[in-house]
Amino acid sequence: MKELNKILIANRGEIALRALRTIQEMGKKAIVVHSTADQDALYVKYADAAICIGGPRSTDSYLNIPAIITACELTEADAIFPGYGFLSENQNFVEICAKHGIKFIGPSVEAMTLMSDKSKAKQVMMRAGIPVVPGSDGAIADVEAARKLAKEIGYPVIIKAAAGGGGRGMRVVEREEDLEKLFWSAESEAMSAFGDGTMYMEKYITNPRHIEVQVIGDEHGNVLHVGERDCSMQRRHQKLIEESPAVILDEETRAKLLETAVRATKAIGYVSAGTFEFLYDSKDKNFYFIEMNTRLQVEHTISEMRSGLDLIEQMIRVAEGHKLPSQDEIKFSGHAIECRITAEDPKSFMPNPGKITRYIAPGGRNVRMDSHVYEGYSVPAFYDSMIGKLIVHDKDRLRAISKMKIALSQLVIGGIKSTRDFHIAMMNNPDFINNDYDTNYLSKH
Ligand code: MV4
Repeated sequence: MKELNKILIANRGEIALRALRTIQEMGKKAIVVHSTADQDALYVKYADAAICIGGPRSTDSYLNIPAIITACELTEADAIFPGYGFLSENQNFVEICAKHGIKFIGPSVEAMTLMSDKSKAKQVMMRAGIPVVPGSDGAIADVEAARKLAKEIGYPVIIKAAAGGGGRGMRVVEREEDLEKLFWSAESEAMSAFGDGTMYMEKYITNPRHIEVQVIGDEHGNVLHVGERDCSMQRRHQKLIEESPAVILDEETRAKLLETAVRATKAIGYVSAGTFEFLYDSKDKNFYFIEMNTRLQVEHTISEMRSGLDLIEQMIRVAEGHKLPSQDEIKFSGHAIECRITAEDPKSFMPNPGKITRYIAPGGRNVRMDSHVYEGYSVPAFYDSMIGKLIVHDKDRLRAISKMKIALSQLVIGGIKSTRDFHIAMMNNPDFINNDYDTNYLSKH
């Protein structure tokens, strides 16, 4: 058991501010590092110490490992909270932290490495009795092996990069004639994006829901699930709206899904917060593991609202060697929805950074605006375009949608375009209200 008194946040934006609040609420010191472009950020103002580590480009600052380690040593920080993106899933960084006696608040490098290879992760899960999409057992050797396997499992199939992410290095193949061409293009895309052309294959699930389960494990072998999330409303692999629970699941399927995720977490001895992603086929009520994210995700907030847990607090406590609360202590209630607000055109989703000339955040009971912006703040063009997350919690889904509509109508963002109006349209969209959507909804509408 080692108490962590000073925690350095190796991130920016809303998650840096979100983490800072929990760290300070726990009575600890929050140290932040920032780029020159983020000099005026709120987390810099609120931090117990702030160190400028480089220029605006991420490679010069938020990905600059020597500068971040130096900042830890200068401030005598004893741990790093990585957030999402940037260095949160960088195995090299985790090892460097360990060498410098800095606690990385996240999983072991072994778990991170295993899950970063999606074809290996799938193999391990299959061996542990977790349902996976029918397909190759591990990587496929060449296009000939791919052709043979596709014939066996039947078209359509999907070819995926083992190192993949964000939909890159992925191709759906409808017919055998297209296989060779699509295999090579997926492989070369994977090669240039990840420097790794390892491919695997799966049966293509036509209109799946993307349902994921939040888990957290401690160093004593305890594992908790923190419920599931439906993240099917997305565009080009960017999630836009998330909700919990996934009301498409019946009670029996939900119980099986949550139990499966806990079993999967235990099978790999996973410590810290993580997320198991599943595809859910509503036609036959089957779910299939596809990959695991070894970080805290953007949408962790809806799980917090429904469980009452602070997931960052739990991650820090786990890193200190504490035991998690037991599963029966976690009481889930109501329905939570998150809308991701980005500095983008609400119709074309083209990025639109710049100065926010007017800003009014909504509020009220069970309305949560997780944002680092304020009136007069300039959204830098160097980073992702998310400027905040609006989260509501209410008794049931329809009440949560009504609450979200009111909250969105009271959100004012002036000076730049934002996706606020997209979300207002979605909250009034009959298909969304009737829960009649899947991962392909926005590519068709
Ligand atoms: C699939 C699939 C259908 N069948 N796998 C997209 C990103 C990557 N994480 C996995 N993805 C998919 N894998 C099989 N076997 C459909 C998708 C998919 C998708 C998945 C989750 C959320 C949004 C998506 C959008 C398009 C395709």
